[in-house]
Amino acid sequence: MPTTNDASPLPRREQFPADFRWGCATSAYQIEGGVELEGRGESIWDRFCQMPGRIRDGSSGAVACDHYQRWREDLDLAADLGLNSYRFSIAWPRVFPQGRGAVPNSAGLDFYSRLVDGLLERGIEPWPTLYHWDLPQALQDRGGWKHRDTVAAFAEYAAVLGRVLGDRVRNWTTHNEPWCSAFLGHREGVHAPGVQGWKSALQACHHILLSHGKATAALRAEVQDARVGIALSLHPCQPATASSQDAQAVQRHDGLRNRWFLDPLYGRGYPSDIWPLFGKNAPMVRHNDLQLIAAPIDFLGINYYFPETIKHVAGEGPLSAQVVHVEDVERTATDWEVCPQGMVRLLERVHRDYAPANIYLTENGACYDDEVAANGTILDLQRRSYLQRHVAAASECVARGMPLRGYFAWTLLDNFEWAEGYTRRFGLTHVDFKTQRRTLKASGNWYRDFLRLQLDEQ
Ligand code: IFM
Repeated sequence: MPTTNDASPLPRREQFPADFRWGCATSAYQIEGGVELEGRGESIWDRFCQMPGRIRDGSSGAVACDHYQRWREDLDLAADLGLNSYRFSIAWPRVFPQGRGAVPNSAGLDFYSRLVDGLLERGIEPWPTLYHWDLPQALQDRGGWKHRDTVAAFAEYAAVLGRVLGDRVRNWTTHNEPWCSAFLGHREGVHAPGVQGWKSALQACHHILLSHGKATAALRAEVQDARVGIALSLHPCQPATASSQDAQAVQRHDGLRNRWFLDPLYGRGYPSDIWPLFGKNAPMVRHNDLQLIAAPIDFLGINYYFPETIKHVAGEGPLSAQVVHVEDVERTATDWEVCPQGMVRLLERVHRDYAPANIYLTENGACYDDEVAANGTILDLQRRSYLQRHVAAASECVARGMPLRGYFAWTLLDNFEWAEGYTRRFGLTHVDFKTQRRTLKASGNWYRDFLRLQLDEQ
């Protein structure tokens, strides 16, 4: 595997505007633990983790980073890094243990209220996400995202949060990576709820997008100056060869991976070149749905990890396209291609084709097999280099006039990496899951120096 290119120039904070948002992102089920504390209801991930063979190491998020009890220490870490923003998600089953109801669980709401206060006390802007994959199991029992009622339940949940936190929270993200909720959860079945099928996935996807539109309206009704957005996992796609067949395969793959979300969000409906390929599996879309999905947003969140190389394979699913494993490129421990320029290409394309007023990189990060040295330090030089090169790529986006307003590193803490359990570490902070001890890694130290020292120098 090629080594990291450490010769590239390091980014400097003054290459970014003074009001640029610098953060880390986390999610509730991946860090909180405390799944039975203070009235939290069961989520689809609690249930999924109990199914034999679903999680690589047989683990669950039941304890995770115990953030539910150690949140003060974790916010101190965030403050010590010099973050001015922190992206976290709210666990729906803490707010409505049964998914919906006349009265929310006040203990669950209090936790997020304290978290928001704790952030503000430390001078950090709170950036909550309403849904990062932990649907209340009670709603799943009634059909989950495949069932249209879940859309209304999500809007009710959004309204409650707006009412309770809206006096202190301005920036709201409705969903994180709806592609994963829909397609990993309902087509491949490798994420909760573990359903497999195109019809289920496409219907769930439509309801998730619709719930974004309805939640956007609900938040605006509750929070006067709300800025609302959604975080999409987007991938720049390139053909495996110069053949016209591969070029067309890229079009189709991109049609589902990226345009299936961007087009309806930006008022163009579902891509008309892709829709017919799904035949009878196409989702049921009611009159007015597309208008609701296209409710104007204040920002687009982009989670960028890697580009995808595509080749035409006749009959390979409805898209006749396959992702190719390119040899001789740098990769992380999850085998994801490392390509900072892919980030620039992706933002350039989104800027050109959809013109969002504000873009935030709401996630970007890398998994490596960290080693703890005898003296307790973690010299994660590959992650540090990854971070440096992607922050440099972000500075290129800014320099080229793209409306990039913030960068959130994934992630503050090593955590529960879904189907991979605790076998994959993405954190800037190492977590010893036996003792819950947190240790800043070399990558975290660099981010801290970049954010703090360079600011002090200005
Ligand atoms: O851990 C996940 C996160 O929950 C969503 N985006 C990608 C990360 C790394 O896989």
